[in-house]
Amino acid sequence: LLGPYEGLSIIGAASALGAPFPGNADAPDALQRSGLCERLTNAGIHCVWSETLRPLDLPEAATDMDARLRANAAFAQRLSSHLAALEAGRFPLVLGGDHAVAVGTWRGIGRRLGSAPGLLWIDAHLDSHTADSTHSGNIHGMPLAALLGLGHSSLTEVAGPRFDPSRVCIVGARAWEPEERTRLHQLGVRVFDIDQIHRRGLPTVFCEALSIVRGSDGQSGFGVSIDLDALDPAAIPAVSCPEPDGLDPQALADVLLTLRNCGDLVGLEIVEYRPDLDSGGQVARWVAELAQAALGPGSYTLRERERHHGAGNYAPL
Ligand code: 6HN
Ligand code: MN
Ligand code: MN
Ligand code: MN
Repeated sequence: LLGPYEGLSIIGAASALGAPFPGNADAPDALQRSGLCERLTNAGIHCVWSETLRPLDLPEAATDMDARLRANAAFAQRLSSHLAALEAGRFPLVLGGDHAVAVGTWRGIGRRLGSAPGLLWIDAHLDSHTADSTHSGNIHGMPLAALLGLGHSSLTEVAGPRFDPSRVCIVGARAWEPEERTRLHQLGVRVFDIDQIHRRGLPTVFCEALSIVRGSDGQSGFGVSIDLDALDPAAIPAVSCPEPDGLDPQALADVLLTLRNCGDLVGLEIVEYRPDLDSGGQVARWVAELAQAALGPGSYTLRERERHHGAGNYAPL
């Protein structure tokens, strides 16, 4: 089930059940209204908005940890099933929602493939808490641990394969609690933190991270999960948990261009957008820019649309 795919299917994951603020739930609708799909279509990518999944039970009642874990897991389970059933020729772009939706995205993509792909996790945080180690109680601090098989059973049992720590990398980290750093170290997950990126440069680090998540055969696929809080909040303020000293959005877009050369990219996820903090829409424009950088035109992942020559077909951004 590797590319080239016939086209891109956008799946909205409109959940803020894992975050401390409700704003992430409106992100898919805001991105749809901003013309994301039309813009990708104009860039030569076959793009359809597949569906936006919404939590069935509203979070008001879910105050205790157990209820919140169950609500997040139920949403992730539905998302996993949606991805597992996605038509073979479609490449999935999942738009969160807070990052807890990633449990559903990646388990579902693993079901679709028949095994877990490698996973590149671009984030200011490590998202590797369990219900026992969390300081904040927020479930969006737990999805990577859950994908690796650690944490509360409701999350670890979302349908799909367990991810292999030797094929998972984090890029951009700069804010964590000691328990999650220790956990990742014990598992052998490589963390490329912001100091290392400052020292070695993002292109060098990104290239090394890619070689780890792609594995040696280039056949088992890899996915990319972008938490927008990896980016510097001066440019990208509209996220749930901004952390200073982040990546420059243009620098990230530039390295994402590399993905166009990879025929084994199996999914892309962009999460944590808060439209309530983006009145000018500049963060929505960056979301489109990052997706377009990763996916084309000219990408091995997606078959290019027929283009008719003439300036009218090249819509301005
Ligand atoms: N995210 N480590 C912090 C916590 O609350 O556990 C921050 C988590 C942020 C999660 O942004 O996806
Ligand atoms: Mn995250
Ligand atoms: Mn984060
Ligand atoms: Mn703390």
